[in-house]
Amino acid sequence: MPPVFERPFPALTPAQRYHFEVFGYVVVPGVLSHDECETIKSALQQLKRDLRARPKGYQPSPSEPYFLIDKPHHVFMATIREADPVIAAYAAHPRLVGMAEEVIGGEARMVELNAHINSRNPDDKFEANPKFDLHLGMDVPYGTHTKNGLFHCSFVKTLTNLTELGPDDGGTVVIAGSHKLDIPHDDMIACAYADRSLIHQVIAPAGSTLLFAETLMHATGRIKSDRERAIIVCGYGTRQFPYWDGGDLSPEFKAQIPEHLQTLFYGKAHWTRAPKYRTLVEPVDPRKFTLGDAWQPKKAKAAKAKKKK
Ligand SMILES: O=C(O)CCC(=O)C(=O)O
Repeated sequence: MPPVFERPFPALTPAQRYHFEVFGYVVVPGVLSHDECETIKSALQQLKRDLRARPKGYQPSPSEPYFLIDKPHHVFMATIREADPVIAAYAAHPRLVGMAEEVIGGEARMVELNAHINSRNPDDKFEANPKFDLHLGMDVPYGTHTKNGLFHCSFVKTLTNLTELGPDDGGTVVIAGSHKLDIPHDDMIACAYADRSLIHQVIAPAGSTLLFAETLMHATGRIKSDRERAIIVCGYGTRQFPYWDGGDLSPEFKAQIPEHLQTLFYGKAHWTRAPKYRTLVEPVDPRKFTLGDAWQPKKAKAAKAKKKK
């Protein structure tokens, strides 16, 4: 039997799904363990050093990571899928893929993979009512639908904080409930600034995942503390979507993708989308998954088998 990509369905408890339904996001604690957070964090720190060490004027190939932002207090690293096996393992984490599929309402593929490491902006004035760079990645009429009374969005993100986020640690902010609203963005933003209770901020232990629909207005929060924040973010789309973050995968990386993860990494050019739907009360699939459960690169598998002999 060829290996199958085991992932949970439903991946959220009814209460988590209800929270998502109402606010457009839910924070799920304990998705990554302490050790998994540390492993990914050190891979990201290494990547930051590697990108900074590139010679001046270096032109990354389409499959190589690069800085979208490179400031002393904030790096935003894009197209990081090939930078370290633990990063690919994050994208393929069965719980994360399961959560994305539940929101999509069908089979998921990875569409972007990036990370932020940021700390307090020394120029920040810390006014009482700060403004944020609120944005979204999908419009409501085109990208959403309902089934069994539940909301679905064909572009979803799983953003996991690798460092603890207290109230002053710059957790992601969102305009709660904006995921369903097809009204001008500036009007929604004005309402949220007029009533700040509409702006929710992620406050969560390390290893928690913010699952959100890309029709939800969101932004990086403002850091007031002395703590550095590190997050890893995977965007998933319905499997017919193209990959839009960087170019084609390198031949070396392609050769490592196991059969059962082909759709996750390549999508599927076909008219069907493998629909998957739950009802609100359907209980969560409680199986435990860890970082390396699905990402078993072909070469590593071959090496493991050789060792066993
Ligand atoms: O830095 C953050 O918390 C938000 C990241 C973000 O805006 C995104 O992934 O689209």
